[in-house]
Amino acid sequence: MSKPFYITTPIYYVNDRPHIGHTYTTVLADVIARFHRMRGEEVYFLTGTDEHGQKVEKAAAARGITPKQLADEVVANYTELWKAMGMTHFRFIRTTDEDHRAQVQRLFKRLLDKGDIYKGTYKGLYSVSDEAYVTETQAKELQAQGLAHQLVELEEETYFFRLSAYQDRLLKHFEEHPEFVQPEFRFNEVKRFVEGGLEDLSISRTTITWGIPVPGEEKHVIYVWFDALLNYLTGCPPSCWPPDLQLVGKDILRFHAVYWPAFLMAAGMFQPTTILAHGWWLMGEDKMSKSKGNVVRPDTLLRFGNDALRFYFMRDMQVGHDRGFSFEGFMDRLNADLANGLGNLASRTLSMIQRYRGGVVPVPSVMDELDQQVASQLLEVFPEYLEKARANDFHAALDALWAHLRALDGYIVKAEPWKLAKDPANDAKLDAVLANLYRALRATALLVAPVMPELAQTLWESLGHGTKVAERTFHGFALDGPAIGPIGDPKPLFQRIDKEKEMSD
Ligand code: ME8
Repeated sequence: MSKPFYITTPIYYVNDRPHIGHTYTTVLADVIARFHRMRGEEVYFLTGTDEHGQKVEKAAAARGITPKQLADEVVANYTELWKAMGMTHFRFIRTTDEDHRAQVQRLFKRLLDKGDIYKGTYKGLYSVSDEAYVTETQAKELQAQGLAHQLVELEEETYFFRLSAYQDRLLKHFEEHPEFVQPEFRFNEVKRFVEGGLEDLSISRTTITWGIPVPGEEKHVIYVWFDALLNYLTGCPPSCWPPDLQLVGKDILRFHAVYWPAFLMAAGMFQPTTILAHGWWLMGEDKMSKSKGNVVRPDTLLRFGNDALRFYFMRDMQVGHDRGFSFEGFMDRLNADLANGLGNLASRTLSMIQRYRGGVVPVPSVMDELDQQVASQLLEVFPEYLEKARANDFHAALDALWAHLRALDGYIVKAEPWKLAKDPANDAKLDAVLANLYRALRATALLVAPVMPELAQTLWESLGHGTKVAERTFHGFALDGPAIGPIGDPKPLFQRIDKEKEMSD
């Protein structure tokens, strides 16, 4: 038995409610998790929250509550949202969980005994918003951006992680594992950073109290990133290790591609296979972020349906690149691809099968050139979709599939089934057209199931299946197999959004 496919999202800070940036990463992970299940793999999917550190301590103080109270409140926001959205994670890990605290302390102690962690003094500028000491260059950049107020001067006794000792081993690992960081241009940035030299990393604080104490020396609290990154270890049953895919926003790639593998090397553990850094959802030119206050909350979009939001995320964002969010673009995409594109094609096809063949999908006896062209296009687009999705590029996979759906619209226009239906002499030709359209829709329901689980199931049932599409595997799916029975009642797949009304509200 091969080990389960283990996928993770970052664990989100609990200083604010989720916005669509967090929602995007979790949706991407869920789509990939579902995709791997439909490849016949067992999947272990982990997400959760990052609850310690100064940011949370401050946000709680500002509200006059304890950090744990704040965390509990925000965690409920996350877990309720993920539940409403049908996320299929196995565990929601919190860094305040007892097993995590024990794990962090255990590993800290082990690395201390080994000499990878040692005690020293640190003096420098610390960025409160990044929860990290900054270099002089970084400090200048922040000052230039008018963000100097985020910096405080700190001098403290601290425990260091001997990161400098791992430079060569990290570079060697990068060299030997070209799939370690994706996309490639981000991997190059990481390599350049490590080639520039690594300093030892301060991993404890005496200035904060909200965190996991250093074992045996309670005045030191373990620095949030050492604590946070280890969640992937705590949250993983031993049979799942190592992670196959770790999703992160580009903002936290360095922590995941440099510190995290170094911690694992020190612990003598296997490395994750791939860390995938995606870009940001932007508002205008700016990153959508709670500190800028320019965020879109998922509930404003979820009223158009969970699947609609999932589809929009996967279809519009090219993983690795940034993408500007606009409500108008969101509505246009859904109307074009779901109400018109797929929705329209499905309702036309189903009503023709109903009207011309009493709901029974015909088995074609002959195919002319045009029919054959359409049939072979499906045979090509199916593996193409799977290959792109396997590379986590759902943007390209959906693009290819929707190009095929558009070609089918053209096929209907050319074949004119309503004319064929008028003369029994054209029966064989009409059979071929209806069967081709049916097969394409059936394959589409299967392929989009990880992206739009409910819509795919509705379509699957309309096509006459009583089973769960998500329980099928892609492997061995007979694209040109006969229909299993008469089609069911056509149900609308997506309610067209009244854009004018939405824009004027
Ligand atoms: O960084 N566009 O937590 P966080 C796309 N606790 N994705 C976005 C986004 C945007 N505008 N804004 C946020 C932390 N994200 C740490 C992580 S992991 C051991 C610790 C997503 O609450 C993206 O995945 O600030 C990013 O990496 C994550 O939210 C940051 O969430």
